[in-house]
Amino acid sequence: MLLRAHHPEVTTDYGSEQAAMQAYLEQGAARARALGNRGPIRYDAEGEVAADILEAYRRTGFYVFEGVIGAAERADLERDLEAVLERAPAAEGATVDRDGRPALGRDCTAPTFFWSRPLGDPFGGTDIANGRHPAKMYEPRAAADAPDKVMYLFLGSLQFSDACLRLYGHPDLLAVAAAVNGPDFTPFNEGVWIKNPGQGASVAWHQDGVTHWDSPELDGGTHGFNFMAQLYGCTPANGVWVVPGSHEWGKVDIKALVAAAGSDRLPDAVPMVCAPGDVAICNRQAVHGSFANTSRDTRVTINFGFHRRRSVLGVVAGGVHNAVATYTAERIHERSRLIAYAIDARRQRYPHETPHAYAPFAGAEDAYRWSPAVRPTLRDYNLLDLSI
Ligand SMILES: O=C(O)CCC(=O)C(=O)O
Repeated sequence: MLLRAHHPEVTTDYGSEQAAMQAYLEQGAARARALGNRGPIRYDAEGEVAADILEAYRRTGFYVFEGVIGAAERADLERDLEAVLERAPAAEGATVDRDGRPALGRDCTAPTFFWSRPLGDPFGGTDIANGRHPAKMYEPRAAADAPDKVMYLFLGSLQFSDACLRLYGHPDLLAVAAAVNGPDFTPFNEGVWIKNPGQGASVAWHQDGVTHWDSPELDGGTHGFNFMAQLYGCTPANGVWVVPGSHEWGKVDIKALVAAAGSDRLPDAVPMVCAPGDVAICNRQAVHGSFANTSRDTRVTINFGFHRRRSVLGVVAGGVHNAVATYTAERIHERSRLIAYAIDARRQRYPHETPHAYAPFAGAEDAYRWSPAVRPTLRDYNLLDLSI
């Protein structure tokens, strides 16, 4: 097994920062518990997502939905992700897997697998991704026998995993997407973060959005959100942290925040702590990031984001997840077929659930029946991601 929830043999720590980091993790967890933004997905008498959930999400910029993915579905996801790891390139740039077979993604044009030095910060203080990660994170020292590079992220995940596709069509999560972004919500992108203990890279503090910051119409929801589904759960040590409320601050001077803090430990940030099967929703405008994973616990996050249609329709954007382009109605429709296929794939596997009725494809469901024959048509689907 390449995937394991716990690695008791790991002994890495934050070196000179260890004591300060330990205190910070505990204090952050206590601040998070006080926020009142976690619990199961609930509905009101009219079948709408409960108003207090939406209020807490809009107030803090995130919410932890508890118990969304049951044990059987998690086992499906784990099996699929194990298979992806087995077939992933053996090293950065390799075209074969660890057994010398043609690697997954070798025929993809879109960038698929991402690598970092173990416990490194590949983005902080660089111009990568439009320079949206302005401050470097502390990089702890990895074990002497750690590999030179570790894979920490793959994108376009729906083309590689039926289980990820079925999760993408989860009716409760899509109900939340419709409640937050409107019933005609659109996709953003999908990926899987794998942060192995003693190796997992940090993601420097950032806000995701790159467009619209100067728009008079900017509000706390302009750049959409990501769902972050947890296979094994996540802790203060290996999870994503958020500065509560920062999605409402417009473009934040993150470099100044870090300078004022005197370290990468932003004083108001809190961790999104999850049990296995919990799914966090995280506003893309919120200041967020994650520390190098020196803990003994693996974090596997199945990420998928959604936008308001008016935030992407007719917009010229790209450059981070996809090439710069105008997001026409045709492109949005073509990219949204993944939602239609996901809903059908889920309906076949979980016939007792009521599928989400995705408004933009109402009446066209028969044209989007999922079967293994459709899978090859998904290759490189993420070239049409809708990054803003
Ligand atoms: O999972 C992580 O560590 C970072 C995720 C993130 O920053 C994002 O999805 O925008």
